[in-house]
Amino acid sequence: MVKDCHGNPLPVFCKGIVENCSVVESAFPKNSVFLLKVKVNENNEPAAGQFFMLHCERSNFLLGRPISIFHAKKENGVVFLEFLILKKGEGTGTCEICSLQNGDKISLLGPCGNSFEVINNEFFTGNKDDLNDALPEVSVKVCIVGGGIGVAPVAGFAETLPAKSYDFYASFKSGSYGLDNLNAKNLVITTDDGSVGVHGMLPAALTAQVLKEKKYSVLYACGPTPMLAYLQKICAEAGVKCFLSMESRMACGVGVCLGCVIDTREGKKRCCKDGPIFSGEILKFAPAASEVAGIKVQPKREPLADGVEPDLSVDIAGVHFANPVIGSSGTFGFGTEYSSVFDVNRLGGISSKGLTLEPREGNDGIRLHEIPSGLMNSIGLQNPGIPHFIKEELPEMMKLKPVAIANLSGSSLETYTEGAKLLDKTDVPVIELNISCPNVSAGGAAFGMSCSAAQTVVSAVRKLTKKPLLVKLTPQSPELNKVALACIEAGADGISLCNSFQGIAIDIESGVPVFEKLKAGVGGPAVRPIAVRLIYELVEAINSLPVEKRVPVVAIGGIATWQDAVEFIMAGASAVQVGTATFANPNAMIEIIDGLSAFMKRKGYTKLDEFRGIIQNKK
Ligand code: RRO
Repeated sequence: MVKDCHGNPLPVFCKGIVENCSVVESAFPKNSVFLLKVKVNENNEPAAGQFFMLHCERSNFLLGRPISIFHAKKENGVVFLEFLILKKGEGTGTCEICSLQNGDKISLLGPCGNSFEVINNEFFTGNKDDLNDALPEVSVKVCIVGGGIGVAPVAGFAETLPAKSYDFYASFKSGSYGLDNLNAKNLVITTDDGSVGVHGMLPAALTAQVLKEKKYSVLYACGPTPMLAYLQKICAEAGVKCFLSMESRMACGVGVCLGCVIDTREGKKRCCKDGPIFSGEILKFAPAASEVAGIKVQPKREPLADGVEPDLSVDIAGVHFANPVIGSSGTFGFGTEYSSVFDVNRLGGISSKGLTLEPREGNDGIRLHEIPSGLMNSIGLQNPGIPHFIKEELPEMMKLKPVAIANLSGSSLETYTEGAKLLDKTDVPVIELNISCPNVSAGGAAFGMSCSAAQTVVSAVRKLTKKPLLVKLTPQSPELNKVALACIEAGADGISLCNSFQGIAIDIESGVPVFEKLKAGVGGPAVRPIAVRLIYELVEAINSLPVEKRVPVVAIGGIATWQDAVEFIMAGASAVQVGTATFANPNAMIEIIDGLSAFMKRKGYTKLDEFRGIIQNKK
């Protein structure tokens, strides 16, 4: 167990009260760096270089974020902690921290990790009595380097050293921050854009030659990994001992998750507990993860020129979709329900609620149950029946611009084929054969569980219609890819994957299942990475077929943002269906279309094909 100087165990979990979270005005771009001041009651003052796991009370993120301490001050038994935080963008967890307001509560675990220590107290080449006298002829031996937000822990450390006993190099993209309380003998700032100090990156000011000339004996640094790798190299060349503060993703901060390990010459070491500060000689800087995985790194493209719009359109089974975003069956009614809420005509397609020959009333009891990051449903295929759909709903659906897709379900082979016959006589351009409903006693997912059942129903429907046929599969089948290939063999023009996953929810107060049918379908962001894996594997299996037999895959599974859509397309999907996300944010699909377009412009992609399946293309 780690103990502080009073023998108290560390780290400690505590709640802090936010004193202030203000923009650091000298940082560029504006609003990119914040100074967070937190008041904690615990008597656990950190040492320079240590970090805390910070977790906002109001955060969608599961885990805290490791943030190095900038300053810690103790006044009347209360500890005030200061953190400099770089707001890194959505999905990093730093936006929540940067938007904290006075009085907000925040959870803290810390102080974690080791701290910067001065070796042998050797600050000067001269007489120790010269400390704090700042004689100009005295040359310091300590070199401190901070890169970007990595300035915070090393500046905090430098402030604990005697005045003028160190040189400080700070390297930023633009502007500078965190340097106000420094009392360095020499303060050298570099900026990529030349806005402050030397124009250029760190090597513009600090090289092996400089280290030698200045006769530094020790260097302490924190900053981006490439900068640390560079410092390791020049310190080795100049024979300077270095201590580098490393960053790594971590879940716990106390050494148990084993997620933050880094490679060293002494084996893998935990950044949170063995570090974050390591002796430079032992560190091994790893090649990029993509190189390790054998995936081709995409050549960098220029953004599309102003005025050039990317083409988001996609052809699926010969049908043209203006964009790859489709309202998923069961979450978008018959297309008109949301038309007063947003411009549904901007969608690429709309898949109807699952349809059966006869009308169905659906399941009794609770039908929806929200779970963290997801929604469980047991609707039970409630629908007005295909004849009613054809007479009342389809004409309205056909007036809309998105491609209308009729989602055909059934309880027996005969009801599927009778339904298909009726739909074949309509103008609906695409049929999505649903052999994957998890919530019905007869038919539904049963047809999608085995190759033979799937092949039987797909070939029977295929014989009855020439309309493009997507087959919607359940992720539950133990032989999913084989089922998909059997469907393709039987005439499917495309595969929609996946319908909801089966789950169980229990009301623990009454001790009974939430759903009358016990099991229910799980959808939403909770299932997304599993769905990405299933899409990847299915596309890989389809790509092993001769080119003329390959069919497109339409991805479904927790897609809520444009980033999710890009991820599925990179895994190989031709289009995406959005379901649960629309309930949470009716504008989700519009945001996905706009976000996808902006992404393609920024990345220089003119067509979806240019990044579709890029992770499939191994070296
Ligand atoms: O109606 C439903 O309970 C339902 C259907 Br048809 C489906 O295909 N997928 C789902 O999660 N629920």
